Amino acid sequence: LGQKGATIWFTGLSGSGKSTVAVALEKALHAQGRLVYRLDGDNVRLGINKNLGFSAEDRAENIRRIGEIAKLFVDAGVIVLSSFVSPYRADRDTVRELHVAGEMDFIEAYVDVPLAEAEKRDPKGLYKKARAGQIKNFTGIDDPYEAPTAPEIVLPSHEMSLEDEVEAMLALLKDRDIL
Ligand code: GGZ
Repeated sequence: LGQKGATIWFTGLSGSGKSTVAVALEKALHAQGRLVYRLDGDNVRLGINKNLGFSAEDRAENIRRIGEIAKLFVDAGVIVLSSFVSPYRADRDTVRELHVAGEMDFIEAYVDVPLAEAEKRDPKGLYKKARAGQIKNFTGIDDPYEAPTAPEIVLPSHEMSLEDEVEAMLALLKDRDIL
């Protein structure tokens, strides 16, 4: 095969559309015959990271472990699509540095929607619970989200079609010689 792996790191608020674009991009990459693996809360927070919560320390450890897992996949020639809120700049930068040190591609994709938009969507009713005080330390409500300062790409999912988001990602990956 000899295909090059890479980590595509989607970051953004809960409900911003990280997983939606990751799923659509995975489909497009599969259609090109690429090996892809998605990392998200469902296969990481319920498994290897089930001992972690949402304190700043636990989020940092969550992201650190995901970064190390991503590197293992990249080493195997897989394109990793990682979808985590990853609200702290320092945690994301640490993962980036790990990849750079290993001469691996790291693409930070900021799924950028206003909080009001994410809250309006509220697909799991979590914002409502956070507003009611039933969930503490909820990102955007009573916990910070530090927007990326130099992401490789910004995807404003509230004013861009899913198709265009996927096209933009594919163009970027081509530009970086990952595709
Ligand atoms: C943010 C929370 C929280 C708190 C539960 N803050 O929309 P979702 O449901 O599926 O995405 C959110 C997910 C966040 O987990 P991550 O592993 O991505 O977070 S981090 O990168 O910060 O470690 C949300 C749900 O879990 N969720 N409690 N307090 N999101």
